Amino acid sequence: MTIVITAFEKSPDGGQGLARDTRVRWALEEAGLPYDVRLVSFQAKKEPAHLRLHPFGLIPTYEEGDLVLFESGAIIHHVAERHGGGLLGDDAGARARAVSWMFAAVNTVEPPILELVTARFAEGDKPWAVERLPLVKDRIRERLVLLTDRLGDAEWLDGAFSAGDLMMVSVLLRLRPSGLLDEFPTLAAYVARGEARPAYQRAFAAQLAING
Ligand code: GTB
Repeated sequence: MTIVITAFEKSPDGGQGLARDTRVRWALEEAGLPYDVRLVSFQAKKEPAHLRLHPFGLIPTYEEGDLVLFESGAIIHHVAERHGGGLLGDDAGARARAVSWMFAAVNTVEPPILELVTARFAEGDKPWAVERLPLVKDRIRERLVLLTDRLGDAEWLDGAFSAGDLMMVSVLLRLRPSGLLDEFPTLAAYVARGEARPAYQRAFAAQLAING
């Protein structure tokens, strides 16, 4: 059954791979699953045909026969659960811990990073923006300090590479343009290990072919 995901017709990041279709592409590549991509414009995302797939008019979405999913975390979890590819551990405990890390990535680490994007690009012209920016950056640093401690000398967050790492690396990548990642060499090296994976390389190249 053909898997179809949606992605920006033209990502605002110009091919840096920061839009959330890249993490879904990465999971599909890790699992060795072929997929098609339907490109949607900013206008088309808000129209009924796309809203039937995604209630909030965003990308990515995922279609597999009758199954329609939205939210990158749910999509990657589904890919990992159904199609394996080593994205979740073999035993129940490892699988549950990988899911914990997926949630930690999207629910604990990503929110302050998104705040930074908002503070810089959507609120950058506000009179209070200069004062707010250091506060937002410090909230990110709080998370990164503790994440660094937990990762320690390990290659990945919990044993073998998992969907938790895929999600965490994807989230941390969004920090790169800000320079904040460079303050945390352990995490920068962790992100680089993720990017070096052949599956990530294929996912990145595929989105670049559209957006570059
Ligand atoms: N929680 C959802 C998920 O994980 O799937 C969030 C989905 C989401 O916000 N999608 C964004 C979107 O569709 C694309 S990724 N936005 C369009 C809109 O709001 O109308 C966010 C994104 C956009 C641009 C860049 N960039 O240019 O760097 C990076 C990430």
